[in-house]
Amino acid sequence: MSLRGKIVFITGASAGIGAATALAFAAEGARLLLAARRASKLAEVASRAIERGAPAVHSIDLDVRDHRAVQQAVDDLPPEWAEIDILVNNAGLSRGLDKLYMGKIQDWEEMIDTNVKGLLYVTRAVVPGMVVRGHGHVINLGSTAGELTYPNGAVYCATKAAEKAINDGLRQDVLGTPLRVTSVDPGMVETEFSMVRFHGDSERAAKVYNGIKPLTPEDVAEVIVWAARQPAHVNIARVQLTTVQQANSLLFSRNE
Ligand code: NDP
Ligand code: 8X3
Repeated sequence: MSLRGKIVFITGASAGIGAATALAFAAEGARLLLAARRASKLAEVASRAIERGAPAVHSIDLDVRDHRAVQQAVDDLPPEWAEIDILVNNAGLSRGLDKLYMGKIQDWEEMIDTNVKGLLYVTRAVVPGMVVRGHGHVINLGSTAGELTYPNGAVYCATKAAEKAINDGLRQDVLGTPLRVTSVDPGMVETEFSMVRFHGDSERAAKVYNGIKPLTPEDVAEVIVWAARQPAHVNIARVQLTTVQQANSLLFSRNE
């Protein structure tokens, strides 16, 4: 399916997988609705997207944890941007790596509010229009962490297990419409993810990737675009991808 001129709404487009996904859709000639909290980073991604071939980009300064702001942002879209074809629910983060009984409540709130509630709010605001138009594709970012919980990561893993349930539930709830629902579940990808997890501790963040050639954000973006390009009757339900040095969320083969 050609993506030329399609409207693609990507949350968390200011960095990492979301930014790479914006550029990959730009190369397909899609129009991009980019959302995140850091407006200056979004502006950089927007200008790179235009260079890559996006015919138009509209950026939205948005915190997905604020359900009123999410609904307002969708309601206030200029008419030429209102008919969203593809939603990429990518905004997300991890905070901390602690035993559950020692975890920081604030870290838990941030992960649950962003990865679970934020994903729900954006879905709730965008999907009704897709149902009315009889056209749309929702692509959610899951993780190997949602399939298999790892030590000290219970809450992040729980948010990604919730993503799996929401993804599968939405697919059931739109059955009978032509809407498509896909979960793209990467393993380790080198982005700002670990810096955010460790609250800016770059040394600790770098150690995550010791002896590993992780996935790149571009690897993940390619799979997202591939799912979107399938013929209209084909629904890719779930794709898991990892570096060859990762078998699952617990098992890695690191170079000495
Ligand atoms: P990054 O930290 O590089 O990017 C995260 C993006 O999410 C940023 O653009 C950030 O923008 C945005 N974001 C975070 N919180 C909010 C919020 N409240 N409102 C709006 N936007 C927000 O991480 P990744 O690219 O790695 O992560 C993207 C997704 O992929 C996440 O859902 C993550 O769980 C998932 N994932 C990541 C993996 C990895 O190993 N990196 C593996 C598997 C899945 P800003 O700060 O400007 O708001
Ligand atoms: C991100 C991958 O293994 O760091 O979802 O949790 S992991």
